[in-house]
Amino acid sequence: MNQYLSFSKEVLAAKEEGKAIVALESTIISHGMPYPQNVQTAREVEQIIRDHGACPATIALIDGQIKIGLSDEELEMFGNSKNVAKVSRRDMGYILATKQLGATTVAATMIAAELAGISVFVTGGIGGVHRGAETSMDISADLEELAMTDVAVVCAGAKSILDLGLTLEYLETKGVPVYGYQTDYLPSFFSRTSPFALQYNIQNPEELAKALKAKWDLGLHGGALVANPIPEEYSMDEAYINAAIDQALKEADEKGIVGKEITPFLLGKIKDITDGKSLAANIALVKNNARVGAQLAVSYQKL
Ligand code: PSU
Ligand code: MN
Repeated sequence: MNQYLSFSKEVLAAKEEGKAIVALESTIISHGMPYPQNVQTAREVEQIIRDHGACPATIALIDGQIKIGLSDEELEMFGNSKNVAKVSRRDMGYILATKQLGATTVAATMIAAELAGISVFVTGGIGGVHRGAETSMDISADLEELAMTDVAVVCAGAKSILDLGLTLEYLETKGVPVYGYQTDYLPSFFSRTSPFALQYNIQNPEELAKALKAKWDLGLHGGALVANPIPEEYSMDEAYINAAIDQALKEADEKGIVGKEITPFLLGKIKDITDGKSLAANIALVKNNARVGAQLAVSYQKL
């Protein structure tokens, strides 16, 4: 096993029993939600995964190790720390070498999950092609990771801080399947739909698991995206949320925010503009993804 990996007791026991394991990212904890909602949500998400027969493995960089599963104390410490580095593929080596606290993005969590032998990963939303990327070239490393690393990512689509059409084009070029979960259209995080039709509408976790197995059995490396719409009762009015997103984008532009700061900046602004209403939606969709991800991991383990 890789010398940088460190498994929690719970994950180690699950591995020994051959139990399904679901990876969880930590950028959503440190840069996506405020304390204490971040820690409380992370705990509840982990419990949903247990309740559906799988073992949660929250991934973070602590003291020069890639933690695969956090203890309750580690989760509390991590969620309550300022100065946690946002770690994507680019940042992993340096943050491990300098033993800084690091929050893993979708890309870094996929890398860690693959090293740890975990095939299913649950998050809220992925990074993608930003609006205006034709001049800024701001394309999240999450997309390249989906192109090469064998992990299925369950998400609620992507926020329209991104250019959803270009994000789908990029995924198509890279050969990344996007499976709508009981939907014909790409969900847009806060809303159940978007104008972008998907190729596949998959009805249950067993079918999803079989599609993943066939892809990987063929030696077709890379991930897959499972796009699971936010539950109806939590979905936000599209005009309202899009106005908030436009205002946040305008402020980011005026302040000249670029690079890895842009996504956390926009997420924070949207929360402020909506008086925290976006946070409740965010929590609900992550929990919904945890349920589907656990069911998928259990189905995949049986194949
Ligand atoms: N989008 C969200 N919420 C998030 C993120 C994206 O709606 O928390 C986080 C994820 O960790 C994702 C990262 O991997 O931001 C992408 O950052 P960037 O665009 O800098 O690659
Ligand atoms: Mn970026």
